[in-house]
Amino acid sequence: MNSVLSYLSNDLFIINEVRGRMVLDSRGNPTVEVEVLTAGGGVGVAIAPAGASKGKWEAVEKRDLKNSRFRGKGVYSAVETVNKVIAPLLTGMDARMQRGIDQKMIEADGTENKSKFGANATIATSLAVAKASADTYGIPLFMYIGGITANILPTPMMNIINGGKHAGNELAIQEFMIVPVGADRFSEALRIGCEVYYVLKEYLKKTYGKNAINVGDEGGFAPPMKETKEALDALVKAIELAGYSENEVKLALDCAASTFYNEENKIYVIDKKEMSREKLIEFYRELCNEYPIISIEDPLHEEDFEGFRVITRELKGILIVGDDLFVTNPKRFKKGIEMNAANAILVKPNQIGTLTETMDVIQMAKLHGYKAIISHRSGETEDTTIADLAVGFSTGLIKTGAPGRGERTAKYNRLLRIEEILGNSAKFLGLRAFE
Ligand code: 2PG
Ligand code: MG
Repeated sequence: MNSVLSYLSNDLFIINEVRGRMVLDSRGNPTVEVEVLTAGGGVGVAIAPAGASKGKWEAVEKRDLKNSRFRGKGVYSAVETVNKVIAPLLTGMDARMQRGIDQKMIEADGTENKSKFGANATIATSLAVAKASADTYGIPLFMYIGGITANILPTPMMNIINGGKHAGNELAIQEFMIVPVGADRFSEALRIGCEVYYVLKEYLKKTYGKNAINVGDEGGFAPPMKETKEALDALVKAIELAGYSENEVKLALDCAASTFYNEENKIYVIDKKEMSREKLIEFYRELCNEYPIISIEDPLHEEDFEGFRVITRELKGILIVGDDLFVTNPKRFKKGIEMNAANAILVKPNQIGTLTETMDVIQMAKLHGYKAIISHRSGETEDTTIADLAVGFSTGLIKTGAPGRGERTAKYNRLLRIEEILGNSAKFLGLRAFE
């Protein structure tokens, strides 16, 4: 390879095959896997994840609702779309042309929300294309994406108490996370997170009995707690018993507030109390004063851009993260940026349906001073692409559940391997990733 032109004109990167199939996710639901093969022998495999507390404006996840197999949760039609429609479209294209490939799928789908092809079909294909291209070069995905700038391992936001739609308890708030910031390497931060997780298990067992250590969808415990502060107290206790200080391990919440918002009377119901938007913001302020909270995701319901503006202004120094609010969608994010609503965006590739659009959202965040947090879904698989995306795009932050359940640890393990590949050049920002 001695000139740019000879590199661009070689046909190693030509897509020879795009193959879709059905596999299962961590809830036992069918999902779409796509395998892309290039002429140069590159192989890329990606699997679409699935949410439970989905934002109203997410791209559509296509399921065979009227087909009784898998009780309507099948993805036969999405897989068929990959094999019969997307495969002929992409075969023969150059796998390096990610934007052109994604654009082709977007245009052929032709809908605002990918409802024709299904975002489960398009995201698995889009990510598999990138992986096949990286594999053809013979480099890891994070390096393919970020080149020599990709050396920041993300600070993990680890959801170790589950509530809301992810658990069978009465906690209104969906995710209670620990953020191990007091480390200078990712692997050390992960170790701290694991230690707090083990201690929390012991503490919950002692305090609430052995039923309290059953885990929810994201590997966090789902103890029979009723109130927000009970969960936060347990986290603080576990951190202390594990031998760490509030400077070393911080806390974060994903409220997924749309799930406890009543649209009719415009009231939130949390901890058996009814609260207006203003009351709820006051409640969050109180929590931030009492606990070492550094980040709150979806504190208000998914249509309340104005409320997000207010809470971002009111709770200075706290990361206010839009997930259901922005749904990784450039249009909704643009509106948020213009209004100063939130100061961070949760980035879930399957909410929008292609790698290019995911990348555009991350770029927008960087340009406008928003943090971007790469995130898993509550329904996950052994696919570890998001670990590479976090490093490749240098987001500095990742949310991928508790250090328990294989589909969650797969991502942490991938990050450990990336840290090893990077060796001395690996960086870990800890708390600085929030600044
Ligand atoms: C969230 C996610 C992931 P789900 O709300 O942030 O933690 O949950 O995938 O169910 O939308
Ligand atoms: Mg969320």
